[in-house]
Amino acid sequence: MFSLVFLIFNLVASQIFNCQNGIFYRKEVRQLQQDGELEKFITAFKLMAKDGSLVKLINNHGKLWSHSHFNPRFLPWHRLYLKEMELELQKRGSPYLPFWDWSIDSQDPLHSIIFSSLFFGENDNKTREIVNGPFSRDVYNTPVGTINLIRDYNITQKSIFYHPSLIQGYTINKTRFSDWSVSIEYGPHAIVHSVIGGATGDMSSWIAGNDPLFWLHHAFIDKLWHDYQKYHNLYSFDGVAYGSQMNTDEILLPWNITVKNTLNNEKQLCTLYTSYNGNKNTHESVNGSIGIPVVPEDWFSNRGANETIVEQMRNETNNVQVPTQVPTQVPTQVPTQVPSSGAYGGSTRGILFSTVVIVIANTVTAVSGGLKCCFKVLF
Ligand SMILES: [Cu+2]
Repeated sequence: MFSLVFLIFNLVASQIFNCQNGIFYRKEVRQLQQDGELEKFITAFKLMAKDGSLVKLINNHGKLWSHSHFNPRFLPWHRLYLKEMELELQKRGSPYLPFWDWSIDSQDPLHSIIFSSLFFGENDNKTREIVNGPFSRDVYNTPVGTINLIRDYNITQKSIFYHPSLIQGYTINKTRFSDWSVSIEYGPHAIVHSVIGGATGDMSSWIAGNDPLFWLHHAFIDKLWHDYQKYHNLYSFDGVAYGSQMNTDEILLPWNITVKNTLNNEKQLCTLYTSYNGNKNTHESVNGSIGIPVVPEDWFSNRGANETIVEQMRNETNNVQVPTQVPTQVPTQVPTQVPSSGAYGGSTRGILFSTVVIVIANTVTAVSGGLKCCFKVLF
């Protein structure tokens, strides 16, 4: 009996937890176009919008907003959220969730190829709906909120994002997790939502997940965290800079997974990111210098941030300085060979099944007094 259970356990656990079927390499969305995989992602995303699975995810983001923003859970929570999305996309034929390296487009993002009919579409100045490309109003109905996808570009603020050198400056200088997390969440993360969403667009509201760019944006934020962890060899987690005392036992809802099970993207989530040295096909800089983005304060106050958070955000975003010495590239140690597809298996049913098997296997193992070595409980 024991050997049978252990055998089943090994089969299932190895598939889900030990990444024996491979590591997934998330690619930059411009690489997908070259590999013919962009179409698969778009098809899978639209299927999710139709069949209700996207709504479920969007609702969780809304319901758990204060659990997952303006506190140290921000990065680990979104890491799991992206994984859940990716598993759904994979069930529908997309090999992985792509990311959007908006830092390449940072100095003039709204003229990026990303906002062209080849990728995520241009919008109508008046109605703010997307008018061409695969998410145009003729072919994409949003599952929540307005029927059509709305991007309300906020052109009253300087429409720029954070240049790679500013992000590298954070990565090099902020050696404590929560210091870095605050900087990223309040600055580079918020500005992308705010510029694309403006006053009334999806990216500025709780239904941000209607816009595929929400997912690609957050995947890039996760990549930045992944690179940061590698750069400092720092797989830690603390709440100090947020004024909290959270530690790695913090539980992430709705999954009931602790933070410590999210810290190593590669080993625990079987996820890596490709490096993308894209042709800087938009303007590297405007007027020859690097612009400092201005995140509007009401983006925070309109989202339930209290005065302490707004104050902290003000300090963060008002004190951004272009490094006098532009730091060298952050090493990412990402393999140059990229498999065209991965094989991270695991449906919800599979995960449930494996959990049951793990419980049985744990019991048997505990009774038989050994063999606790070989698995990590992730889900
Ligand atoms: Cu979010």
